[in-house]
Amino acid sequence: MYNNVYVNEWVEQMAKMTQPDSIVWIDGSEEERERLTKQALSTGEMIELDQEKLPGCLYHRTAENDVARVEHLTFICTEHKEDAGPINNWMEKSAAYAKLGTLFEGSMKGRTMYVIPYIMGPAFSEFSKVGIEITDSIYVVLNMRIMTRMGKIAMDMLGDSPNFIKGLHSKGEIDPEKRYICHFPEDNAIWSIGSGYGGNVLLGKKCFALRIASWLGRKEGWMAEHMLILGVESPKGDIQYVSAAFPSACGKTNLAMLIPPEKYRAMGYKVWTVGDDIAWLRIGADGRLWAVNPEAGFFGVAPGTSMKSNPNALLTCQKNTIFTNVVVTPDKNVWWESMGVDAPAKAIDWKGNEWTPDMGTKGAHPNSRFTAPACQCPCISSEWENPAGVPISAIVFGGRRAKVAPLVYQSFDWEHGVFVGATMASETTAAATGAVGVVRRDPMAMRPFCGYNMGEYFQHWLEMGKKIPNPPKIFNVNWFRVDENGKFIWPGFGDNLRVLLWILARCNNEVEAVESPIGYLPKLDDIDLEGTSITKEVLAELLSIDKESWMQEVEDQKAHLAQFEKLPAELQAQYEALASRISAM
Ligand code: GTP
Ligand code: SPV
Ligand code: MN
Repeated sequence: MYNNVYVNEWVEQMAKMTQPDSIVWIDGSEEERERLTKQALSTGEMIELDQEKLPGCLYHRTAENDVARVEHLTFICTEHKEDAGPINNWMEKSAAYAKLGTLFEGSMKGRTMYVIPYIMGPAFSEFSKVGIEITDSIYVVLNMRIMTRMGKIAMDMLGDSPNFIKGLHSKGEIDPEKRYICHFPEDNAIWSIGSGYGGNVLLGKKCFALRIASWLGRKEGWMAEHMLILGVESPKGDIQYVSAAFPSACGKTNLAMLIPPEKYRAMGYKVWTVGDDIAWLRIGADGRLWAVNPEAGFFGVAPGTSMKSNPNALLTCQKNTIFTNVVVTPDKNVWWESMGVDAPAKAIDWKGNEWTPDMGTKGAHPNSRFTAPACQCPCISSEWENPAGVPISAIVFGGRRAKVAPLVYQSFDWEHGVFVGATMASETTAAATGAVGVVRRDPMAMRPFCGYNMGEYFQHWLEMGKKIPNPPKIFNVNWFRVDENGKFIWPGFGDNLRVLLWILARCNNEVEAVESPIGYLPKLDDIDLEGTSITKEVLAELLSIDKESWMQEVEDQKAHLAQFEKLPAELQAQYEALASRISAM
């Protein structure tokens, strides 16, 4: 037990409800990690991988019905529905406590309760906040150990304060019918039951660092966003930082760890990773927007990660990593689709069944993941734990759009940039349960993660813009346009640096641009294509704005915006201006 009375009292209450056999207070020590690992190996909850090839690495398989975030089972629970807004699922607060209380009643009988104190953000930074997660899953404890700064250090930071986020998790019966991920932003509380999958149960991540934090950010004048943070170092040695919001499984980890194309490496360009999923942003004393990565690890998508697409990610997860739902080979190594190495002749797939590559099924689940310490990343920024964060020059929105959205464009100003973010759309991915590949509006990549009324969230963005004396410029990118054969046109990955350099050149007033109805587009000569197979004609195609598709797009945006009773008047005006520019094309 620690000696914070508020923590102790709350843990006691939760234990009374969930009735664990015993309570273990997590301290974050190495001895503790070894003990819990041993225990999880003995029950089969974790599987040991080849400790010579993958030292410190473990494997975990979730239930087949429990492989992704469950947006339809995720709720914002407030007194008034209006505070959750039109996009979130809402439950009335006391009804939610009652409903989940029944499920939590005795849910830890025969199990151990672990109490995990953790910090989101660098220890003792002004940006940072403390959470306590109660869980009955060792998998959660071991993941939280990688994803957050946890144990004694968090209690040291909390001191005798009552100011912590209360997270309660129980695997329950891993039954989708009895699965709920509930957020109580009015009470700084999160209750999650019935799942053992990452985003549903690592409560520091999406539940706290986005849903609860976005609510706190609005109240306290800062922002919590689904954004990567990276630094681009020029040959002169100066570094400029960019944050980018793409929906789940749309390329944040990959962009954050980008390796410049050969030509740029030779010139001395480097890219440094500060964060790959979440950014907390505040206005600095110098009038710029500063960003911190609240996490300490990466919970990255495994399939598609190869030495060709993202060597930095692959190198990050060679040790001390937990792999979830990938393929395990007979020699206890891991494999997944598009890993860039031959599939094993025979292995065990994510479901735990014998698998051969000719079976025609995927060996790894499309949303299989690795949990790896950020400090192991070869391109981790020296500033990644700077308590003050890094200053942001550009904010980039983006999504997966087979058509319509051009490779890159710049918004006219902050207000227009907020409109671009508020109306962005993307094809759905395997990161959440449900159909894949369906275009849906995903404002600022926060549709599943905004903890309050999205109309008010748009307003908060507008207010922040007024308060930042020197705001970042706002851009939109799309790496995913396809040709008539359905193939991606833009090479993506490392070559995305070519687009980032145009973005930074715009921030530094170094290049002119072409004004279009949707924003500023690059001149064809200003995106360097040397070393790619892309011709100027193809670039022109990637940057083209097709009137007919944009007429359609604008219609769709209209329906989207109409959902928000609290839509700021500025955004309605932005919409009307865009609609008239498009029809005048
Ligand atoms: P979350 O962790 O779910 O928030 O996802 P993320 O945004 O970090 O996505 P990630 O970088 O893991 O990318 C997901 C998928 O997109 C992988 O299969 C990548 O291979 C693919 N991808 C990433 N960048 C590019 C790109 O530039 N072009 C193409 N074609 N695919 C990309
Ligand atoms: C996402 O789905 O956006 C993720 C993975 O980053 S999860 O932690 O499951 O949310
Ligand atoms: Mn994410």
